[in-house]
Amino acid sequence: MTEVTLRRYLTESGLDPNLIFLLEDIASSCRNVANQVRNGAFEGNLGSANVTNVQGETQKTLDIIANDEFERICANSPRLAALVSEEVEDVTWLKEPEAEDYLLYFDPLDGSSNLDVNLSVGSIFAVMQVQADGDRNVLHSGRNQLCAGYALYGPSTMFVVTVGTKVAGFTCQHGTGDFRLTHPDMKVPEETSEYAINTSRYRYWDAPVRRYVDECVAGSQGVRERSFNMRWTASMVAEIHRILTRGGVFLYPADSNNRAAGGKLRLMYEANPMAMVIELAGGAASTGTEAIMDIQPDGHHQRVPVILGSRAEVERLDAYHAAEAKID
Ligand code: AHM
Ligand code: MG
Repeated sequence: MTEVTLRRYLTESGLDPNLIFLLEDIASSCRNVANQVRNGAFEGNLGSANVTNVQGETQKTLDIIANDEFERICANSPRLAALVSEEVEDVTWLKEPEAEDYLLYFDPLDGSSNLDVNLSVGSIFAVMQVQADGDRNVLHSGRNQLCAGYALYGPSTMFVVTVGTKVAGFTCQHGTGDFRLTHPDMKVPEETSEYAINTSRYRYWDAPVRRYVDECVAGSQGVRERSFNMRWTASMVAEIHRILTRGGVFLYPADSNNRAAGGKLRLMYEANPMAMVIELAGGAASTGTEAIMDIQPDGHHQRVPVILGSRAEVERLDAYHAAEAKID
């Protein structure tokens, strides 16, 4: 098989060289984060932040270390104007913004509750552009994303990216650290019998979500007339990667317990990037009432309900929400 590296893939995609530099910096950040995750136990970096160890040193969680890696490496990208990170309250401006400079939105380490139990975690990212010289607005809808993707720190490290066409998966070769194209055209299978939701929140769910899950649980004895399987890893990156590989639907809906906050997952650096990946892989991404990428954000840490995956299942959930709205 001819080797296609990330650089070759991005170059052949005809991107602006400055966007290629930025995407390569993001990939380098992910490679470093993968190493930090792998060695976290040796460095005392598992567990919570601001803990003083027996030597009197302050320990940093991997969330903060991962954020620092992204900041340190991506700040080298000449046309990157600002960073919007889950770990940083304010937008970090790196330069005076000029039209078509890049804006990077990222969750440096998603699913970090899985670190102590040594399960898969990941990073999520998206890139948009400054609209005009001096414009410090970062609240653009997901339809403005130029590219988006994630890194998965699992048994192997993967970098999955879309630059607006296909969804391509690269595996990090152990030893060389090269990201090599291994999954050239990832597609969400249309037919699925798997769903992913934290069912411990059942008592908080709205009627449409209960209806959908109840029907899946009823399986071959219910209206769906076939059996479903349930998976929940508490690591969105791992769930999305599974859905891109063998189909399924992922839900983190608004419920009576999280509605005041808007939901659980963050729009700009969790939901939007995954929505772009899933849509370009043939799936769909919705809040239940509108496409995630159509939302006009009103805050860079805004939360949203998330339903994404195989198109037919997302459309079914949208229909259940629409039916409920009519009854109301
Ligand atoms: P995080 O950004 O604090 O890691 O939270 C996001 C994660 C997602 O990866 C995952 O889907 C969800 O939170 C799990 O939530 P729960 O703890 O309710 O299972
Ligand atoms: Mg997160």
